[in-house]
Amino acid sequence: MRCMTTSIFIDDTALATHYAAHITALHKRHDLALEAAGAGHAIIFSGAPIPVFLDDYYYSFKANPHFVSWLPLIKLPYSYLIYTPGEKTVLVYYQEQDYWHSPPEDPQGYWTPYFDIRVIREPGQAAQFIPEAREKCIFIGELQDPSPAMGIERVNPNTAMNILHYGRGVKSDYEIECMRQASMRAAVGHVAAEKAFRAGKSEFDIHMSYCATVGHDETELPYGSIVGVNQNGAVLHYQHRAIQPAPKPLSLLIDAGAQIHRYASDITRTYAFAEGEFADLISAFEALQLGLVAEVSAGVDYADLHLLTHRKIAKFLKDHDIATGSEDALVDEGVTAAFFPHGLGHLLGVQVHDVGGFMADSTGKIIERPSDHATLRLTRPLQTNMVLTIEPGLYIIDLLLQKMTGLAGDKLINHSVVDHLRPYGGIRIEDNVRITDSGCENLTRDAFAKLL
Ligand SMILES: [Mn+2]
Repeated sequence: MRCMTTSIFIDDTALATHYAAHITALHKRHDLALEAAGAGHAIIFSGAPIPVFLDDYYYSFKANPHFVSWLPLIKLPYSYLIYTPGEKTVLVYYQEQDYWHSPPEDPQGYWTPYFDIRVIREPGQAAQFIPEAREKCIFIGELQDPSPAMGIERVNPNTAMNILHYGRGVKSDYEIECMRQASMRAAVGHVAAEKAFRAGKSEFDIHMSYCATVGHDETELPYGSIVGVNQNGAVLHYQHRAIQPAPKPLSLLIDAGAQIHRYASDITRTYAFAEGEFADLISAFEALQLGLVAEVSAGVDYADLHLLTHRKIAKFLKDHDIATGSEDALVDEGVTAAFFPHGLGHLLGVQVHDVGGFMADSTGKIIERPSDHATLRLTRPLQTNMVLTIEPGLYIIDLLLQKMTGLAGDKLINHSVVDHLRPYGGIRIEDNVRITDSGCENLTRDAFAKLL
């Protein structure tokens, strides 16, 4: 019996209605890429599993994002898309015959009519489908060794990749629907995680509740979930999960996503265990975050929005007695950066930190980050149907506060209030938004609202 891996969270009917237009958009983008590269065929390789050193098993397979942005086959190594303008795209589908593993299912689903599907049983059999004039081909994908390139010499040429990466910044309706569903899937998990936290569970058990609810194992999550109780919430990419519950739970910061055909959601919530000061601080910070969400629309410069976030955090620090002085001084003297040391957000798509965030156009021209903002991942002006995160944060990070010692900014920090907040770790609130002409669609808030 074939194992069915389709999840209850995936509504393929909704996706199918948008798929034809998605494929048309991909054709246009690849036509431009091939033209710029002076090539006739794009050969998009799904990828090869990477073996663990000195052993006989593999790291969990992550397919080439360029491959999975064409079709929902995220667990199919040694397969190829062969795109030639004006022709039906060939899908070389590797269905291994292997008694150690369960082979991939037969191709099925809404996407199949758009491809000329050729099933192969051995990776080498793909060669017969690659155009013989290899000099007219470009290869798009990751190569651990040269053999999957089948003699194609032009691998990921910048001329083509710049066009593909710039184009990926604006999503098709199909991709947006995937991400809507991915936000829904994650929201269900966040509700379960909050419940586990309020029941006094450990970081590990909160994580397990999340995974069980969204139906992802560790290898299927779009990124390793960050589950920090108390002071661990101040570690930006906290990577551990304590097995033992905290003796006195105060706060939870959970940054966890989900995926639909690899299209990701990336959501952070912060909770206080009890009513009181920290709960109030979270509410106030949520108002700040929603204020930023209200600022986005097509035409907005995201780097400006990041700088605005620093202004808003300066005011927040003053309002809550965490710092004193003028807002200008708090920004200029690095106080806001000590409490908020990361970027406001990033593009989101088939990769959780999607490509193209710094591109001015499809030629590879880069928009530099504002000086002193090295962690910002998106500088590109916002366009309708971009999907991105808005994730301001505020943390007590001793390493950064210690670096302020002796500087002018240090005198503006109210250290007794900081000492009081330290056990709570920090706050981050992260939504995924789709840019529209006049504002945005908040995929994350819409998902949580459906659960009420
Ligand atoms: Mn994020």
